[in-house]
Amino acid sequence: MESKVFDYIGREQARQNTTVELIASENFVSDAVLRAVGSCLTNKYAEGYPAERVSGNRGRYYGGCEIVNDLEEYCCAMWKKVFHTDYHVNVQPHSGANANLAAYMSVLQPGDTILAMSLNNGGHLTHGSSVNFSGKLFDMKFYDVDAQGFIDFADVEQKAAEYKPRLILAGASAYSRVIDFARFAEIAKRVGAYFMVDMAHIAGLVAAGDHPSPFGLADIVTTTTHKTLRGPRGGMIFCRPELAKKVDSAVFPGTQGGPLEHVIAGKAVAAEEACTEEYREYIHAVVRNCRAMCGEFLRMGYDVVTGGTDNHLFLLDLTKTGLTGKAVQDELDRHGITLNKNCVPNETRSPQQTSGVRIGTAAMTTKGYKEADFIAVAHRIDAVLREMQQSET
Ligand code: DSN
Repeated sequence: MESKVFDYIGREQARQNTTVELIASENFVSDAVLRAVGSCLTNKYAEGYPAERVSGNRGRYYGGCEIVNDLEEYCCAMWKKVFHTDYHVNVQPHSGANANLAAYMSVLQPGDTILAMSLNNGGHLTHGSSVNFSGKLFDMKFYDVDAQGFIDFADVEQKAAEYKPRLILAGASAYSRVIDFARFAEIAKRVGAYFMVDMAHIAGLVAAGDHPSPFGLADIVTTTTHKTLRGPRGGMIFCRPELAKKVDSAVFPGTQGGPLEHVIAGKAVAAEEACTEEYREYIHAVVRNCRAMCGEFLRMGYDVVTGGTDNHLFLLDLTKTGLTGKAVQDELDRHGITLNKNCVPNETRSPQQTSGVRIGTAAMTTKGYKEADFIAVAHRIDAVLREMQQSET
């Protein structure tokens, strides 16, 4: 008898085949990535690291690791190639949240001060939200965005000087503009802070040259592998070589046990794919499509946070429509369009309701959508929003 689970998988596959996927953090992996993640590697325990990796590490804690050692080394080498970097890389974090936890623990002590972007302004839960480990373990300070939604560097400088953070964090989950890593690095240097970049959302753009690279500027770079990088769900940490030992021991044994070698295999396949010209063309198309769709909303009179986009996402500010992000998300679900509610800068509603929605183009570009297709979807969304406004009056 086949497991009931395959009914759920079949239903989810049908949903993914038939909806317009605009969640900015999602994507569709290749069959090769799926095959690697669904392989026999899930059976293998491999706590530890390939022995020669960092001088002083103790190798694996289990026998039979010779093949996963080769695999993990290959995965690391491929990701360094993707980003043209000689930074050390750890491919074991199970997720972006795990990567951030280990990154913090590698160079900080509980109670240390971190300066980051708040969740409300576009940062991530793990960038110091009070309900997350980051907000509970560390003394979090937040820099602001200006009235248009751009990072306010005068505020970053002032707070860095005032709070003397041990670490300054750049990176966001809902920020549609280029992040000036060089400027952050310079501020961090001035106050003697570590500089960390969480490039989870824009990592694919960094790989393709569509966003400035944090390598050479940041001490630590974290990312997920499943967003614009189009790999399996997971995380990675890059760091300057001199921090390698601290980062590795913060991942294992600091915050994780056995690595997921089947996911590491999927990450390696994604790295191979990210090295191709086809992938770079894909990322260029993601950015082009995002500009086209965002431009269409602007032409239709919608408010877009910062007035546009430089990357794979943008935020519609629905304040003047009177609609909540939650209501719009739910109604669009009923129309086969999937996106997520999102806070806007200076949000007045709760994170459960919000005054905005976030729209991304990475997933549907993978499915072959072009600018005209995204413009057509913008009009479909506009029709739904008009209908909702009419039924509210
Ligand atoms: N919460 C995810 C996102 O959607 O951006 C990132 O972890």
